[in-house]
Amino acid sequence: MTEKIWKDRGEFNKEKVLEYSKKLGISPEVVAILDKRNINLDTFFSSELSLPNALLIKDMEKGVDIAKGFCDRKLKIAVINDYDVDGATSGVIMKEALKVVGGESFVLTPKRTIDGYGMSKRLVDLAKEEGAELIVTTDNGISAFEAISYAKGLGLTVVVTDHHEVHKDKGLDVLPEADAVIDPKRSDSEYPFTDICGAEVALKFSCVLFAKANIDNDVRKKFFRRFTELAAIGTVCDVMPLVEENRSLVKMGLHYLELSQIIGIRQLLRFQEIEPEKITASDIGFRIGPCINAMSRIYDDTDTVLRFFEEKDHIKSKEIAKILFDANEERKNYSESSKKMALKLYDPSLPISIIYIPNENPAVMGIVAGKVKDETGHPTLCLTDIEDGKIKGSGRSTSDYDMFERFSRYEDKYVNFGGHPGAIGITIDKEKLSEVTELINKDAAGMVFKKETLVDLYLSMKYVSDRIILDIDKMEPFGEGNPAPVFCDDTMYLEYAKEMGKDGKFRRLSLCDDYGNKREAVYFGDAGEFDNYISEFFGNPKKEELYNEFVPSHLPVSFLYSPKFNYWNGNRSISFVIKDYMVRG
Ligand SMILES: [Mn+2]
Repeated sequence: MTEKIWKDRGEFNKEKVLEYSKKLGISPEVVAILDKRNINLDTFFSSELSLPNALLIKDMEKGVDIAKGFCDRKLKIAVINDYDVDGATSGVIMKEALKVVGGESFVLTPKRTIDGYGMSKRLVDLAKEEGAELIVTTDNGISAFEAISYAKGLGLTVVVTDHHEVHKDKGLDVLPEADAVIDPKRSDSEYPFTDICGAEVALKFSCVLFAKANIDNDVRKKFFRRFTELAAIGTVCDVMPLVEENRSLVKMGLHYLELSQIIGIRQLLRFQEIEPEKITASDIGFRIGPCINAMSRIYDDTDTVLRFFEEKDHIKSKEIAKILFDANEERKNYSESSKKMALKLYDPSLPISIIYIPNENPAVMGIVAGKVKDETGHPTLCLTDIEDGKIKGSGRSTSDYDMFERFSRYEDKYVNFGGHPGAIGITIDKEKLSEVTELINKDAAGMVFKKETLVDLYLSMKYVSDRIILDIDKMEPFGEGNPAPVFCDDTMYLEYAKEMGKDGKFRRLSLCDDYGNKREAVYFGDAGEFDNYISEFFGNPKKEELYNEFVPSHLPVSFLYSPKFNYWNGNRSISFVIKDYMVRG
């Protein structure tokens, strides 16, 4: 078991909290949580979609002008996107936006197994064969130096739209040879918020393009609605922080998704048994996104994904949604068996887990690494065989280990490498595996990784009111950068436990404080681990007693929880969902 740590998010300013609580009509507890997270209280609850001026992104105007010129002259345009969700949504937005202003555009998507990530020479050749004279990239291109030079050599014009990090040399931006390079992460770009996804860059591009082409307001509105849905899906699936403009974009996108214009989405929601009017960012991130990604992961099929977003016919849409749904079920099976294998091979004595799993599907390594990391608390890289004695994998890191930077230190040992602090992709020669494992772990020697949970507010359960829960709801959409709040109660005692749910795999816990305030809570985590924990600290007889409903146990255990409404027979009551537990010393 990894050591667990509960860490307070920090201080809040009492006067400021009371002032804003009055001003916003939000309970002070919830305002305090936001203040501890350094959230801008003036804009957080605003319902307007406030987007900074898109023209502040360097080359935006130049790129749009180039594209509009090709549309006006009816020259063919290839949109080269990427195979993940952000790639797909950004590609659809770009292709359709160019069509609206009269362009002849089509999408080319890299094949995971042939092209790897992003634009390749093969795709440039394809674009040329199809008669394209302009290539517009979405969600990739900023590092496609070779393919872009190649395209330029063939006489093509290239406009890059991307959101990935810009390659640096001695601290200076190194850009590809394209005619316009639109990326908010360029150091000479003045756009104030850079954590936007590729689909959001494409959305901004389309807004500027529509304005330049004097597109009719009604048409603009219709497409803006559709593009907002797509960009919201891209934002959530690319794990952008749900703050600032991303928050308002996703909020609006979720609202539109309740009555989605994208028929495929409506069908997929049905297969996933998600009620459209209750759709959340986590539904998009954990249930819709994986279905879209599964098509390329399992079958390297991106055409079906494009059709999924574009098909207008209900029956065909339903068929496509079913294909995506099934692919995801298959992906789940793959990753479940790989995960079990990986956990068997996991070596707890090493700070960084580098796990080779023979002959698995390389496309699920990232998912598996993420699961192993969550379970063990250690940064994890999972690799499996590809061709020619090479192994390929993905890594997922914890917040205190910059995996990209640390692995970059030995870049000469790899065949292929890329990523960011939280995740990497890597290919190495199999024979180098033990050397790399040793180097990386030597470099990380002495680092201790603990399962750390951030506590938003210390608040005894007895102070949780209906109003607090209603105000927490107003903090939605939850996700990266804006997680659902976690409360800590360190005043209660554990009195009774009871099995609940199918096969008794969950727990109902009865708690009481020194003044006789009683609360009921539920625990949906690993009940076996919970029982072991209690026996370990208090002994087995005490654990047995805990399950005896006639003897209160009075065990000093603190809880992390989130309060929820429970609806039963038309009545609403407050229930407490336990996230974690710890014995008070
Ligand atoms: Mn992206």
